[in-house]
Amino acid sequence: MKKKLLWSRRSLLGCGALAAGAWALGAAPQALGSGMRTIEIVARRFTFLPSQVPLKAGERVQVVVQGMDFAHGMNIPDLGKRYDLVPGQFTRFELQPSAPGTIEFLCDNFCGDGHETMHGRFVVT
Ligand SMILES: [Cu+2]
Repeated sequence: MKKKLLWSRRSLLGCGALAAGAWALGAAPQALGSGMRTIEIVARRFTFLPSQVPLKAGERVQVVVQGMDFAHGMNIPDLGKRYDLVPGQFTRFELQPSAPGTIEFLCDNFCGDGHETMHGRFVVT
């Protein structure tokens, strides 16, 4: 059974600000130098790599998603968040899960046959 996770408001607000910054700058993953652990994910037809991302409850991480071959979308329904993944750009957001569980994410921009297999999950322990 999937557990509901609680998210700090600050974490959610940070998501949008960081994603907007990445959009504007097209910066490399290391550019922010935040001191947080960085999770790098590549989005390409028809997969997120890695598709299973381990996280620790209570740890704030920066997620950097590199769009490769198409304007994929990354939808995280459990968080009510989504991001456009522009080819050749990095999209950033922060996560700080407060409790163990899983957080599913999926591509929500149809990218061809195989689109429905383009999904993954954060696994929080
Ligand atoms: Cu897709």
